[in-house]
Amino acid sequence: MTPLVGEMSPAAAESVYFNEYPPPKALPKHEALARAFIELHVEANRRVVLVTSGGTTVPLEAQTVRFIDNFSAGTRGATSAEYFLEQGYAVIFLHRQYSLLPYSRHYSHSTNCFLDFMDEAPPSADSSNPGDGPIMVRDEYQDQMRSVLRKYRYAKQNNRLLLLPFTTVSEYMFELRSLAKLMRPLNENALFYLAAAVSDFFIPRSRMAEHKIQSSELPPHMQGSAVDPDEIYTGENEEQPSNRKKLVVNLDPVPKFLHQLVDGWAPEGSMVVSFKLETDPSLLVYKARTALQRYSHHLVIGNLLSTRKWEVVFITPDEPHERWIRVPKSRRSKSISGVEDQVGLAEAMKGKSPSVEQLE
Ligand code: PAZ
Repeated sequence: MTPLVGEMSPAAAESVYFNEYPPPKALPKHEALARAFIELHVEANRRVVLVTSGGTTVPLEAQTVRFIDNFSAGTRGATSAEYFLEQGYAVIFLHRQYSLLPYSRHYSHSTNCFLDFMDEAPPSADSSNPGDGPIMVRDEYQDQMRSVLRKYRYAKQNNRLLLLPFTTVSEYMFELRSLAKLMRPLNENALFYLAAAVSDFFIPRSRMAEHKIQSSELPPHMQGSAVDPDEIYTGENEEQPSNRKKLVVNLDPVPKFLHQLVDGWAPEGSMVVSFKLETDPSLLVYKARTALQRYSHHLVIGNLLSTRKWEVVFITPDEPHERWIRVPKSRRSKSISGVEDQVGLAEAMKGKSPSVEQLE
């Protein structure tokens, strides 16, 4: 029996996985942009961080109508990217398309609609169109928006931020591999900060339906092209009318490419930071430690789904091995809609804020 991709040696799994999927259409363009960006910063002897952010999808069909998604808004990645920029890094921001982006995240998505920051100024007396005043930022947001705008402009004008989108888990893998290899000339000036929520399971291309999976029986002369394969679609559902089928999805484990990144793709001397998300508090530290031991990289940042905005644990190979960073309730930032956001934690992680509670 052919072993699952997840059960092979890392090198064998890499070749099987990448041969099975076509590279993303945007890859050559992304590689050209990244090459130029990296060359610029190698010349300036500047540190470059690859921040991954947002969730990956697992398509159920090659011509995708349905897909499985991974939880992540991209808050961690987008917020962290801003702090890296502030520390002088150039940032390659590999993100899920339409997830939160550095700087614009302050004014987008449902918690912070940019329209809530705007107002109509009263029309001036000499206006040629006295009914319509200019649109302004509301007084109470002027300072915050000016500061965000200046940082955003600085990053753009000085070529410090490269935005590269992905959607599916295979696109993410191709992009990550290419970017890591392109970053080799950076040597110890390269940092990998892997905050994306990457699916652990996928449907191999060979078992994926080409067309939209049908929920009811097609006449015999129309079968074959649209309904396939047995692994995806099996069995009668007794509670449904007899012509409706259950959908049974059979997923393979995604190979653990962190091993390949650390030992093969990434430059010598680079630093690799990964994240571990759990929902069961009793598993978090164990899983984060296991990841650090398995891949021998530099840092695993563990977080729980329910508390991730104000509490993380750093798991390191050296003392103290486990360090919790928490933002006290009084210091947690709020968006204008009252939702706690992540600025407080990012401040705390800089290690300067008096709000940090470090529990050894
Ligand atoms: O994007 P977000 O701020 O909503 O969530 C961030 C996160 C929880 C996805 C990230 O901190 C993380 O843990 N990423 C790794 C997830 C994983 O274990 O695959």
